[in-house]
Amino acid sequence: MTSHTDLANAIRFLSMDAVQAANSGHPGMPMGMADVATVLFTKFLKFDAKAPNWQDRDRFVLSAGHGSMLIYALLHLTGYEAMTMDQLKNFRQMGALTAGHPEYGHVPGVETTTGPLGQGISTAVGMAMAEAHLRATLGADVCDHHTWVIASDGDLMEGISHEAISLAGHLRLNRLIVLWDDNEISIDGALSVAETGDQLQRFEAAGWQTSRVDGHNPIALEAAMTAALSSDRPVLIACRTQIGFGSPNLAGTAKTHGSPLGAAEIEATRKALNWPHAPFVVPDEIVADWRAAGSRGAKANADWQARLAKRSDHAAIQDRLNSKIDPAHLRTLIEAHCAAMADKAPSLATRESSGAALEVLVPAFDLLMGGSADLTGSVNTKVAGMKGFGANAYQERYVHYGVREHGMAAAMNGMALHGGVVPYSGTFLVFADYLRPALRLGALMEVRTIHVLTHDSIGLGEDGPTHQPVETLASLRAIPNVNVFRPCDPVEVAECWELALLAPKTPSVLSLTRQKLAFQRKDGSPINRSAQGAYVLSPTSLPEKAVLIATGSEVEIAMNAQAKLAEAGIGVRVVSAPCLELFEAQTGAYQNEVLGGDLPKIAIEAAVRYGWDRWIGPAGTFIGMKGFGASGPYQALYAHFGITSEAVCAAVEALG
Ligand SMILES: Cc1ncc(C[n+]2csc(CCOP(=O)(O)OP(=O)(O)O)c2C)c(N)n1
Ligand SMILES: [Mg+2]
Repeated sequence: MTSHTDLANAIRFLSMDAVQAANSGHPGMPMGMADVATVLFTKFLKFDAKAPNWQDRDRFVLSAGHGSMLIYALLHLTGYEAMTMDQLKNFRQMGALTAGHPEYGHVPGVETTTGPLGQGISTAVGMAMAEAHLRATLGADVCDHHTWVIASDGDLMEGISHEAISLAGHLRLNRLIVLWDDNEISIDGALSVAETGDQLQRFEAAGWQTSRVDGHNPIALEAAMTAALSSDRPVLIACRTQIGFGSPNLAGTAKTHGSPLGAAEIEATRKALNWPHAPFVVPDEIVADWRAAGSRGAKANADWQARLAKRSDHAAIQDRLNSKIDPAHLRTLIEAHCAAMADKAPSLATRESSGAALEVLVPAFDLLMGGSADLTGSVNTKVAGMKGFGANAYQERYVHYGVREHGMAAAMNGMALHGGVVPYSGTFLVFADYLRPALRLGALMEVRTIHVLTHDSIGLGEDGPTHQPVETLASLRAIPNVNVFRPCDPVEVAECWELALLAPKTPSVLSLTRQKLAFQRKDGSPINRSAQGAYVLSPTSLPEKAVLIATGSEVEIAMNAQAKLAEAGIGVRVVSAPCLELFEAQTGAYQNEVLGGDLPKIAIEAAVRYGWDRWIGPAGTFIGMKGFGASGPYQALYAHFGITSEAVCAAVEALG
């Protein structure tokens, strides 16, 4: 049997060697946490290296993503097929699996993308929430695992950690175990230059169980992790470590954080740790013991597969764990809902229309898990019969996230990554800024999260400019792989929900109004017209002078302008553009057809112009906001800022 020390040293030297070869990277953290990771992976983590996607595996999150060589070394040593030694030798090179920071979807075994400190630990909270929910609803024979996190000082200093920790403590997520790399070092040097708080007290105050342990003592680590398994609360284990452990001249210093140790110091470390092997060479017997750790979970996996195969609902459970949504079933529901809406043609705020769509969708799809950041009544995310998810109620599907937008969005990423649930949740659009880093990471990871962001313009009225987004739509549209939907009526809202649910690799934002809007789509939704992003909502039979392009609440203004202009014999078409990203994805021919070729264009959106030139050209007219809004009744604000059908008519007439 290889000693613990040799197993851990294999991680240390692979990390040092890879960082040295790349001449870039972070050796200190993997060297410091090698003992902790060795105990976790050889004795506790439930995983099967040959089956990285086994749904009942423990989740391991390397929140301190800068220490990426730690996970790459572990994946290699435990026998993940894709993580060959060549990949380690090509650390941080173009096309290698061993990207600078661990990226979800890029390499099997990486459960979430990390690097922006604080995101990993907060994403892990969502994974533990999904696990608790599935265990409560599908049974422990289907879902029964832990979520383990390695977090650094930086993870715990980031504000998002406060939201994540207090949410996890409140929810009593006792399957969540955080191993804190308590090395008292960050980039600027001693942690004490910036942080003197007591983390253990902080976690305890949030309802966690805590312990302190020597992070280089495998026996103590094993005891602490064993104790964690029987906790009734989430667990923090403060692992006191030395960054760069083993390096005779640099251990314990910030110099090991983010640069290669240098050939001479690596040689000295080989001597100090009694590791006489060449770079990237790990003796066979050490590899064999690591591989044994990698197949420790194979039997548990086989047992789980056998248990599942015996169940009569086997196929349905697999679909559920894979977060599958039946598109035909969804279409039937949306079509019927839209037909009913078109019959009544109600004037609803789009947030209300979204609530109405959810009344149909939530009962039909068990995997939908809703919530809100303390704005449930305003964002219409809770439908009849939904109850609060929480300790003693993990079977419920509505999460009261509290005023924790950032933690909420990160948890939603974690739920989506875990699988088995599709998370949606709401807050005000202006507070997208409070969750943007998690949304951006979700977009990068290609997860399906649905953000219901309401009160989406000056149309919210009296709450004033602090609450009135003007630049937010443009800023969200700037994030790659986010679909920003701004539907105009109950039919478009339902269509956008359908599109969001059918986009397993794309986060969606639904930008919705507080104020009521006129009904538009009298055709219902025999086909999803929003699917192409923009379409001619209302053509004209008059000689055509211009094209009006509007989104959401401003579609009504465009329609009113069209009617007024028609009285004067002037023809304009109205294009509704509920999703510019989907419109961008259409053929040039379709875009040209919708936008009327060379006809002059006028866009109307109660937000800033930024980004609209793509569609209206620099010579196009934009009717919207030029700066921040103001406090007052919304009708007065629309008049004050000149976003009216009269202004649209005047702009058309001014075309000469
Ligand atoms: C949000 C965010 N801010 C800044 C950074 C840059 N950064 C990377 S690691 C780090 C802090 C290093 O200290 P610690 O977290 O204790 O890691 P250690 O040096 O102990 O490995 C910083 C500021 C980052 N990755 N994410
Ligand atoms: Mg540190």
